[in-house]
Amino acid sequence: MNLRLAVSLALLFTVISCGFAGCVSGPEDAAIPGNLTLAMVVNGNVTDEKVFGYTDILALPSYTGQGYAVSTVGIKYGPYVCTGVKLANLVSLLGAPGPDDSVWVSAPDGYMWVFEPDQMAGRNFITFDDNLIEIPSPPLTIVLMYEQDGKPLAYNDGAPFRIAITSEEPGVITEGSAWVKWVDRIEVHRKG
Ligand SMILES: Nc1nc2c(c(=O)[nH]1)N[C@H]1C(S)=C(S)[C@@H](COP(=O)(O)O)O[C@H]1N2
Ligand SMILES: [Mo]
Repeated sequence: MNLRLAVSLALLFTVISCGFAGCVSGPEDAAIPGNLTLAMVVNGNVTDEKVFGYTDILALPSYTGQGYAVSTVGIKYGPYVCTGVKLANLVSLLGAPGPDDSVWVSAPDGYMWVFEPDQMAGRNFITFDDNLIEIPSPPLTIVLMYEQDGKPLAYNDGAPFRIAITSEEPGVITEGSAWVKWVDRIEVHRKG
């Protein structure tokens, strides 16, 4: 069998088996379901670390809010119904939160976003209306989202876990840069 035929057959087999498995393509699947590590960092030292599987996260009390975001170039995405775990509830699994804790959320592509204490309490986000006019912010809730519009999050949308900044009422747009995709590590930073 010549090389070209062998490659074609291998490709065909991959396509067929992916079809049966319902997968989209290769490397993406490695990210689903994925583990999530929660760490406490005091004065720069990791003092506690907990690892959660996908189903562990889904077993925690869930919250659903309204999410809508805008990218740096002004492209809006959403509005979405965002379901997941409140980030504040998740980090409280490391113990009672401190008033000055900041929460660092990162992903395997090296992207990281830091939520300051007031943002963990739902304040001090920049918000816009549907016309991208800045509006005073209602109370917001940071969610570690695993379901978007009632369906499991898709890889391109940040599966298995993505940060969503949500409100109770729809139509509140937040900055897309905080919506970290493919979240695999969350660190609580505290000064001792
Ligand atoms: N892991 C990860 N998350 C990320 C980013 C990134 O580069 N890596 N970009 C952020 C920025 S700057 C924006 S505007 C949105 C873009 O979301 P989209 O890719 O769904 O359009 O994702 C945010 N989340
Ligand atoms: Mo962005």
